[in-house]
Order: sequence, then C-alpha cells, then structure tokens
Amino acid sequence: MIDTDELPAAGNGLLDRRVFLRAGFLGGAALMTAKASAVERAAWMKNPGEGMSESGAPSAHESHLVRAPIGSQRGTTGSGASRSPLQFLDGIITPSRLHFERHHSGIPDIDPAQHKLTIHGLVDRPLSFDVDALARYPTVSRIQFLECSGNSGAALAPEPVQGNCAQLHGLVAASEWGGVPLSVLLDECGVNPAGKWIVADGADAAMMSRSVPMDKIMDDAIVALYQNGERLRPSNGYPMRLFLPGWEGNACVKWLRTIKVLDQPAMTKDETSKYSDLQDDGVAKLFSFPMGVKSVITSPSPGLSMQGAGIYQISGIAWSGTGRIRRVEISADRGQSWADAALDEHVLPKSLTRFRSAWKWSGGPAVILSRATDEDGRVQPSREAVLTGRSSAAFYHYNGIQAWAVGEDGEINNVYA
Ligand SMILES: Nc1nc2c(c(=O)[nH]1)N[C@H]1C(S)=C(S)[C@@H](COP(=O)(O)O)O[C@H]1N2
Ligand SMILES: [Mo]
Repeated sequence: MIDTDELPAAGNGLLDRRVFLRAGFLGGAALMTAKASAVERAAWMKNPGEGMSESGAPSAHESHLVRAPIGSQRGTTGSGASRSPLQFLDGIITPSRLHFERHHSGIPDIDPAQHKLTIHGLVDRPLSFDVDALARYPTVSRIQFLECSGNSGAALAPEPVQGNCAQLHGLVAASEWGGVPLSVLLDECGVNPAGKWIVADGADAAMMSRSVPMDKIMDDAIVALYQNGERLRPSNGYPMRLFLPGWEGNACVKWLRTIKVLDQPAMTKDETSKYSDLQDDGVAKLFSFPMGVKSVITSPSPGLSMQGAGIYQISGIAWSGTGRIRRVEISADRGQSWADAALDEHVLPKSLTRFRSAWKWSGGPAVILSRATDEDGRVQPSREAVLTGRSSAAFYHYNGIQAWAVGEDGEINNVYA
C-alpha cells in the first residue's frame, strides 16, 4: 500500500498520474472502495441462467443508459437531436445504440435495394453505386469521432445552464467507421481538373446538402457503410453516409444520395444561414470545418454525486479535429494549478482519447477542469477566449474549457471558471 499523500501533483488533492500508469500504485492506492465480506453464493448462482438470443440487450440494471434528452422542434417529430449519455460511458467507443442523433427531417426508411449513390458534375463518367457495388471496393475502417458543431452551445448562455454531461456536451460520439474512400470512387469517375469542390445531398425529406473542398474528399473522406462492425444504424445514415474525419457533423451527410463535383461551393442553406460563425464585426465566417481541440470531464459530472471525502477517479474524453491528442491537464482548484492526466492506450487521430487522473477529495468545495492540447500544439481555450470576437448571436463551434463545481454535499454543478 502506498501513501497517496506522497504523490501530490497539483493543488487541492490532485494526485500524480503515475497512480494510473504503474500497476503497483493502482493496486495499492485504495482507488477501489473494497470492503471485507464473507463469500456467499448469490441467488443467481443457484439455478441455470437464461438462454441465448439473436441479439443482445443491456442489463435491465442499466436502464439509465439511454440517449437523453431527446428534443424535437415544435410541430415536428423527427427534427431535433438525442444525446449520448457521456456521463455513464467509459473508453472511447460509443455503443451504436447510444450514438447521438441529429436529424433535420426524421429518419428515412430506406430500402437498400432501391438506393444508389450517384456521382456526377465535373467528371468524365458519371457513375451510380448501390450498396453491393460499394461493398466490393477496398474498404478502410478507423475509430473516429463525430461532433455536431452545435455541441456545447449551452455554454454560450450568460449564466451556466444546469444539466448533465449528455445535455451539455452529448452531441459527440466515436465509432469504428468503415467504408470506401471517396477518392477511389472519384478516380473511377475521373474528376475534371476544374473540380475543386463537391456538394453532397442526403435522401431524407430535408435533403441535407453540404459543400466540401476536394482536398478533404481526396484526403480521408469515406462513404461509410459500417459502424462498429455492423451496417450503419438507420439513425446514423443507413445504408450509406459521407464521413469526414474530424470535420463538423453537419457536413457528414447521412443517407448519401448524390455527390456533384463543382468548381466552387454550392452555398447551400446549411453552409450560409446555418453552421456559419457570426463575428462581432458582422462578418460571418463560412466553412469552419475541423472541430477544435476540446475535452470534458465525464466523471464526476452533474448527476453523479460524490459519496464522501476520499480518492476518486477523474475521467473524461478529449479530441481534436486535426489530429491526435498530445496532452490533457486537470485542475482541482479552479485552474490555479494543473497536472497531467494519464491517457488510455488508444490515442488515435481525430478520435476520442480517454484520460484519467486520481483525486483525493477533501470533502470541501472544489472546481475541477480539464484542458486538452493536440499534436499541433493547439490548446483548448477558456470560455472567455472562445467568446472573444464572436457575435452574441453566434452559436456553433464552442470548444471552451468546462468547469464542474463539486459542493460539500457532493453534488456537481456547471460553473464558469
Ligand atoms: N441527410 C442528412 N444528413 C445529416 C443530417 C440530416 O439531418 N440529414 N444532420 C447532420 C448533422 S447537423 C449532424 S450533427 C450529423 C449527425 O449525425 P448522427 O445523427 O449520425 O449523429 O449528421 C449530419 N448529416
Ligand atoms: Mo449538427
């Protein structure tokens, strides 16, 4: 057993990340609240259990593990969003059933036998591909995040909005996305040298439509067919969607139907009146594609109350739309002092990275924060820095530092640090 008091890393009880990095420390650091007890045979050991089933479901004891809250625009059923329950998840993969949803006109019921992707415009040979045709092309799969550019928009409110981590930040998720590189399909069609952009359309009633520069398309864009090893879920674009690693979710057109090669952007509704960034000088910045470097502590977080003073694990997710996460720092004293968190093994580009720190909570009031840095040296900004130069009407692309206040009663609240 080690004396955790010998491993301080920053103010107000933050412990050195070696607690996580060295097995010896982990075993002895009393992170677990194990109790001595007699080993009894539980009721479920006395008879054979349930049989097999064709498809698994979560334990009945995990009924809180749902996409919530679900919000639809007034007068609609399918225009709105549901959110990933980040506060209950660990690791970096979001189970497909809990991947957040954002639809502008509901989920179309697409028969894959009747659906095609057509590539046309400035190409030598316009071509159409159905699912079976696509599945015969070389496929790639990568674990990457998808984030709505409206995620964390609540942090723009003048006073901190109270809600759990899902409510405040649950429009981000990560999956293993599998599909065909769009560069392969465009090469089949033969892109005319004047083709500098594409515009992608979806087969939903909203016909979501976004322009994407050719460089990104040729770099790492895919037509995704698979999500976490199975075909896409209907809510996430079945049978095929555009997936642009690290770029704003809105441009990842679901239920992908056409790609038209153009010499300039199409200037669609969703890249001009929406998903643009209005500045305080009245100019709206268009095409803010890569999502900024960001992190959030998912545990402890609002709704997960602390059970008395002692050692806790601070855990969360960090991501950057341009590459890998290099570092995550944690503060337990409102940002006066910081210590590096341990990063889980999988630190992948344009993915979620799980971080962890050990914290000896005194039982007194504390404010905990996380701050991510990516491999290009970009540091997650403060809320104040994000707001500087923005119009008060601006809504998208918020990546400021999130602070949680831990009260003496063990309750956790959203605060501005
Ligand atoms: N066709 C179509 N594509 C779409 C949308 C849509 O409503 N229709 N919503 C977009 C938005 S705003 C986001 S954030 C992502 C959400 O993807 P998800 O529902 O798989 O999480 O899809 C994008 N692609
Ligand atoms: Mo979005």
